[in-house]
Amino acid sequence: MKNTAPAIFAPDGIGDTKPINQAMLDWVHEIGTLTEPENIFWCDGSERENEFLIAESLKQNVLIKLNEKKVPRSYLHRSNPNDVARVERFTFICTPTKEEAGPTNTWSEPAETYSKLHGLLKGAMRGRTMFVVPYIMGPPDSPLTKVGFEITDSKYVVLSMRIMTRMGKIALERLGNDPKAEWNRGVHSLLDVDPARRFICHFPQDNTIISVGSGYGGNVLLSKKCLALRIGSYLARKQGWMAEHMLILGVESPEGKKHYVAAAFPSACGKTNFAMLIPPKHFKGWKVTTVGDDIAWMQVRDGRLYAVNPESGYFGVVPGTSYKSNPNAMKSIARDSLYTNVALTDDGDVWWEGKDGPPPAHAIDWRGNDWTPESKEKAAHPNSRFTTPMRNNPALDSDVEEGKGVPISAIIFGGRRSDTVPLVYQALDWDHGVYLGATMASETTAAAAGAVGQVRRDPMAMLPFCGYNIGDYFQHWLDIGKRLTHPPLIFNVNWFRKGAGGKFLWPGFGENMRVLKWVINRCEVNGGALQSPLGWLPGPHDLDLEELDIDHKCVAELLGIDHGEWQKEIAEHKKFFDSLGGVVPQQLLSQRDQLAARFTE
Ligand code: OXD
Ligand code: MN
Repeated sequence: MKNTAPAIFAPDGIGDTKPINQAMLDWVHEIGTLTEPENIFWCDGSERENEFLIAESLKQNVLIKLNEKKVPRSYLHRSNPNDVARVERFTFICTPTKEEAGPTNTWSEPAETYSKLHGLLKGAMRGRTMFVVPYIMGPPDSPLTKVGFEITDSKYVVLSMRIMTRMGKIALERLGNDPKAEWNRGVHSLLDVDPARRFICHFPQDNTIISVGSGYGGNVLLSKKCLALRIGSYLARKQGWMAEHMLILGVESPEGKKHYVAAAFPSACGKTNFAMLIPPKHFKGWKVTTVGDDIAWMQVRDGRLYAVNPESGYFGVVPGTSYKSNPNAMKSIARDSLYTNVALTDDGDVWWEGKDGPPPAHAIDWRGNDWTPESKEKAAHPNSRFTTPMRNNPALDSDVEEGKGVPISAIIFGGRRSDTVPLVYQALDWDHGVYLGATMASETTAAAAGAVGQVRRDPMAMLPFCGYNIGDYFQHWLDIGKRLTHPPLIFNVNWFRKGAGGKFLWPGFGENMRVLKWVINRCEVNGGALQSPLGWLPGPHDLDLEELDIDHKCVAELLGIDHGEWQKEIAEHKKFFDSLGGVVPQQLLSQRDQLAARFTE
C-alpha cells in the first residue's frame, strides 16, 4: 500500500502524554497491534505539539503555508480529488438488526463489518505514526459533554480536531481512571485514499466508529457527524436528550430582551451564514450572536429545552463566503485557519468563487493546476472548506461555554426549495412542528457526493446523520414534546423560493433578520399572523420590510400558498412516509390528514 502518511519522530516532551485509564490504554494497544504503526503519538493539545505537527505537515506537503501578512497562522490543504465530500453510500450504521438502523440508513451486520474493517486495517499504519487524539464534545462543565478518542494516521485530522473540539489534556482529565467511564472509540486510517476501500462505519451499541479510506473532514473528523450526530442521536434517545443538525443563535432586541433560536437546514444551505447574521442598518440596536453553526445537543430542564454547541470550531463551506454574504465568517477565517481545496494565489493568499473583489489573474486551483479567469474549471472546489476556531468569531455568544446550555425559544426548519414552500410560517403546536421537520425537503448540494439540485426529503436535516431508525427518531421528538411545559415554537423557512424568471425572490443573508424578528415577535406573543392551511403565516404588514428594496408582488409570491402545488406536496409527504415502510408514528400520519383536511375547509 502506498504510504500516504509517512511517520514523524517527535523530540522528548512532545507526543508522550499517555492517559492513565487502563481501558483506554488497552484499546490503543489493541489497535496498535492490528495496524502496526512505526510509532504512537499521544496528543495533549499543547501549543508546542501543534507547532511541531504543523512543521512536519509542511515538510511532507500535507499543508502549504499561506502568506503570513495576508492570512496569519493559516494553511492550505489539498485533498485527493477523489475525496472532497461526505459519501453517504459508504456510510454505514452497524446495529445488531437492520430494523434498528431503519429504512433511511445503510445497514451492515456488525460482526461481518468489524471483520472486513479489521482486514483493511491489518498493518495499515506500517511506516506511519499513529496519533491518539483525546477530545471532549460540549462545554467542560456540561452534563451533556462526552469524551471521545480518535486514533488516526493523518496529521491533517489531528490539526483539524484541535480546532473543532476541545482537544488534549482536558479530555484525559475528564476521563480519569474509571474503567467503566463512557467514551467514544474512533479509529481512522487514510489507507491509500481509494474510494473502493472507503467505509465510514458506526457501531452505536459499542460507542465505536471506524472510518477508512478518506481524508475529507465530514468522513474523518469523527467528533462531528459520526459522534456528535450519528452516535450522539442514538445515545440521546437512550439517555433522553436530543442531538440535532442545528445552528444555535442568540437574538437581542434594542430593549435588551434576548432569545435563542435553533435552526435545522441541510448541509450547505446557509447554517453558518444564518448563525453569524449581521442585521441590516434598519435594525439598529438588534444583535445576533452565534452559539453554534452546525450541531445542537439539547436537554429538557424545568420544562424548557436548553442547547449547547458540542464543537469549538467551524468547518464551513468556503465558496460564496464574502464580506457581503458573511462578514463575521470572513473575519473568523482571516487567521488561524485551515483551508481545504481552495485556490492559492501567486502572493500566497487564498481565493474562491464568490470572494470579494476581482478574481486573481493567475492562481493554482484546488487540484494544484494553473488557473486563470478564462479557465473552464472552478478555482476552488464547490465543497471547499474552512476550519477555524469559534473564538475568532466577533459575534460569538457570551454563553457559549455555559454548561446547562441556552434556553431555546424557537426551532426553525428550512430547506432549499425553488417553489411551493413560503418564506416563513409557524406550526400550530409541537406535534405539528414535528410534522414540519419530518416532511422537510431540500434540493441537494455539493456537501455530499452525488447529483446536485434534486429535491429529497431530509427530515430535520438529519437524513444522513440519524444513527438509528427514523421512525423511532420521530417518536423521540414527540416524546420530548410531552416533557416540555414551555416548548419552543416551531417554524419553517425557505430563503430559496424563485419567481417565474428563475430568480430568487428573497435577498437572504442579513435580510433574514426580518424573518427572525417575526419569529421573535411570535415568541413574545406580539407578532401578528394569519391562519392558513399550513399554520400561522405573516400577513403583508407583519414582516418588518422597511428600507428593503422589494416589490410587493414578490412579497405576495414569497408568502403565497399555491393549492395545486400543495396537493402535490402532500402527496409527496405520503409517498415519503409510505417509503419508510410503516415506521412513522400514528400522530404524524394524522398530522398529514389534518393538513390535507385544512386545504378543503
Ligand atoms: C457539514 C455537513 O459539513 O453537513 O456540516 O456536511
Ligand atoms: Mn452540517
